[in-house]
Amino acid sequence: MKNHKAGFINILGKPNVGKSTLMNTLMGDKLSIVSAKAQTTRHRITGLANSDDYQMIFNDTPGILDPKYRLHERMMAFVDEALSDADIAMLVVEAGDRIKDSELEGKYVKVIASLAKLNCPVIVALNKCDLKNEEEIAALKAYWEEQMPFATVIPISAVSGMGIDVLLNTLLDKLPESPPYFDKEFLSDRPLRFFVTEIIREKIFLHYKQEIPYCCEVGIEEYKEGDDMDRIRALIYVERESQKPIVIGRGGSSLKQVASEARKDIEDFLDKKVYLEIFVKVKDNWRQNEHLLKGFGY
Ligand SMILES: Nc1nc2c(ncn2[C@@H]2O[C@H](COP(=O)(O)OP(=O)(O)OP(=O)(O)O)[C@@H](O)[C@H]2O)c(=O)[nH]1
Ligand SMILES: [Mg+2]
Repeated sequence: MKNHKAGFINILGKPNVGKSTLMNTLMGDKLSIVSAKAQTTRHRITGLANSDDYQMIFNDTPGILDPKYRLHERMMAFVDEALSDADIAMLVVEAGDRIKDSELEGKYVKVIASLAKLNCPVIVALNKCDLKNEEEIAALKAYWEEQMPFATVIPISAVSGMGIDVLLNTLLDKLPESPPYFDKEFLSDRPLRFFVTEIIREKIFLHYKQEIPYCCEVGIEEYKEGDDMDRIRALIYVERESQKPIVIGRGGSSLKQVASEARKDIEDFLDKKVYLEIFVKVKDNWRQNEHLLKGFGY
C-alpha cells in the first residue's frame, strides 16, 4: 500500500485573480465566496479535499495588496501566515497579468521574493486561460517561468476546468507523506456560522456598487438550530449612518433581495430549511477600530 499523504496547500495571489474560485474547483465544493470585485476574501479560509490516500488542506487567503486600512493589515497578516506554514505554496496569477514597475516596491513583489526563499515546492497557477489562445498561454507560461525559475507553472482555468487534472496530479505528487491532520468527515475547520456570514457577504458584494461592500461586515446575532429549520438573525454592520439607507434600499427592497438570495444558498449549504432575518447597524469606522476588528475575527 502507498503511504498516506497530507499537507497544507496555501493559495496566494493578487485580488480577483480567482483564488477562491480555484479552491472551490479543487475541492469540488463551494466553500469560499467569489465575486467579480477585488478583496472579496478577508480571512484565511481552510478547505479540505479528502480521499483514502490523501488529505489536501487548502488555505485560501485575501488578495495581496498594499494596506490602506487596519483591516488590510490584518488581511496581509493572513497572507504572511500562509507563507510561513505552507507544505506547498501556490501563487495564482491571472493570464495576461505581468509584474508592473509600480508594484516593485510593494507587497506583491515582496511575497514573490519570499516564495523564492521557501523550502517547499512552489506552483504558479496561471488562471483564466479560457480567455487566452494557445500562443498567448505559451508566452505567459514562459514569462512566469522566467520570473519564478524555482516554481512549476501550470496553465489552468478554474471556471472551465482546463488544466485542473494536471494541477491536482502535480499537487498530489508534491504533497508530503503524512497522516491526515483533520477528520476526513470534515470539509473545513471553520464553524458553520462562519460560512453563513460569508454567504451573506458574498450577496452584499454581488448586490451593491462601489464602496458599499467594503464598508460592510456581517455578524450573527442569534442562531437557533431546529430539527427541520434553523432560525438565524444576522446583522450587517456599516461604517456610517449614511450607508444604512443604501444597504436597506427603497422600502427595504435591497436588503430583502440580499436576504432572499443568501437564504437560498445557506439552505443549500446546510441542506436544511432556514429562516433568515437581516438587520443593519452602524459601527462607527469599524475598519479602523482594533477592538471591533478583533470582534470580527481579524
Ligand atoms: N474567465 C475566468 N474567470 C474566472 C476564472 N477564475 C475566476 N474567475 C472570475 O474572477 C473573479 C474573481 O474570482 P475570485 O475567486 O473571487 O477571486 P479571488 O482571487 O478569490 O479574489 P479576492 O478574494 O478578492 O482576492 C470572479 O468573477 C470569477 O468568476 C477563470 O478561470 N476564468
Ligand atoms: Mg477570494
